[in-house]
Amino acid sequence: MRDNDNDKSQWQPATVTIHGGRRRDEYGALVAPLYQTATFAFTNTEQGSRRFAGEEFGYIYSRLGNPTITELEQRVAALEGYPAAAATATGMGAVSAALLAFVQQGDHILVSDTIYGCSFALFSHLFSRFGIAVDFVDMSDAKHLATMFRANTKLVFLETPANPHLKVVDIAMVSELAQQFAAKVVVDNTFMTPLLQQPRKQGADIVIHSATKYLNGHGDVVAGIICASAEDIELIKLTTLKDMGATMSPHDAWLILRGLKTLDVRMQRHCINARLVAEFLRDHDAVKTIYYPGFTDHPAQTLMGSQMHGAGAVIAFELAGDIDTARRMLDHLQLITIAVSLGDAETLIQHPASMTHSPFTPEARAKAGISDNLIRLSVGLEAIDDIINDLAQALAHCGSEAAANVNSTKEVLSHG
Ligand code: 3LM
Repeated sequence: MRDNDNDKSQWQPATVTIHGGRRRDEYGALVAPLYQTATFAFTNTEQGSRRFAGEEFGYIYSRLGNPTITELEQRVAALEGYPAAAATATGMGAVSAALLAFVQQGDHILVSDTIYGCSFALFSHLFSRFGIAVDFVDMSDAKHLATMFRANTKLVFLETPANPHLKVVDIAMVSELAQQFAAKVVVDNTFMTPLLQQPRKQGADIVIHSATKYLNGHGDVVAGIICASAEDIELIKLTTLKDMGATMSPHDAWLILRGLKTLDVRMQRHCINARLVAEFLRDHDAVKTIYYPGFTDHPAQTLMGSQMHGAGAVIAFELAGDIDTARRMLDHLQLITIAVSLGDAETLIQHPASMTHSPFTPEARAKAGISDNLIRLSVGLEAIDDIINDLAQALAHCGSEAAANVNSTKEVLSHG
């Protein structure tokens, strides 16, 4: 198939994960070549000057652009439905480059109260040092959110479903409010991937990902990506990326291009496995509370089919008993690995209060409903029986006090 054989804009997402941004090299290599080079030769000084002046397209230096990275950017931009993207060294590189490009001293931003721990640290500690005011808000409450905008509110940042306990936010509602105040909406879509949620359809201006997670999917890269209008991406590339330097390496881009090819089948299997694990945990006596957007009584149901096209594969739960009960359970797992990160083939489990969300203050954690007992599970691609058998044998170590303490009406799916 040649590049112009059909209209790429009509491709289904599963096709875009494989062919998006594709270009054939001079040898017709099927797989995107890895341009593992720091710099690019100019044919003469005139060409070098013209490229620096932006008068001629062409690569200069890999911090400014690289063909392997361009292919990844085009593929992810197409998946998210935006004209352009900028690849970054890490997910945090994406969050910081995207937000810092649009704010200056004296500005105000609104941030969802439930987000990844290092994003919380960035907004609560670093932004304030540069005179940018930040309010953390419960964005599931539209009335309250509407009262939080100020004349100088430039950006709204949110995750949905949020790390660690899958709190959902109505992106269209937030976008409508933000538009009234001419503030840009930035959505971290890491937990869903563009296959399950495309925030642009709900009015988001910018989408960011930790590509470390599902986009790459193989646990061997730390990376990020920002998707937005061509104008916004150009601004980000020319300012906070070019000069602050958190750009992606070509090798990482190449690995993510490879990982993306199986995103569709991986997400299908992740979602099936996660539903079965969630049902198992919901029915287990030692489990007190479970957070999974796929259950019919979860607040996400009102957005299922419109904003979300699946529940994803991250589950959070609380055991009856105390923190020691939770630790005992985790320490008895044999197949499931105690590790932060998510979206890998391996099922991973971790304790947010002492790990991913330890940068939160205890007060901010309490406000966000992240209890000391909360456990987060990223359901992987292993055989479902093996995942469930491992959970079952570890839960058997929770002790009788756990089962005895369970309320007769189990609390399912709520979040703080
Ligand atoms: C984690 N999360 O285990 P990187 N946005 C979201 C994220 O979950 C993350 C980032 C951005 C985890 C990482 S904790 C030390 C390990 C929703 C990362 C940041 O910079 O690529 O790690 O992405 O929850």
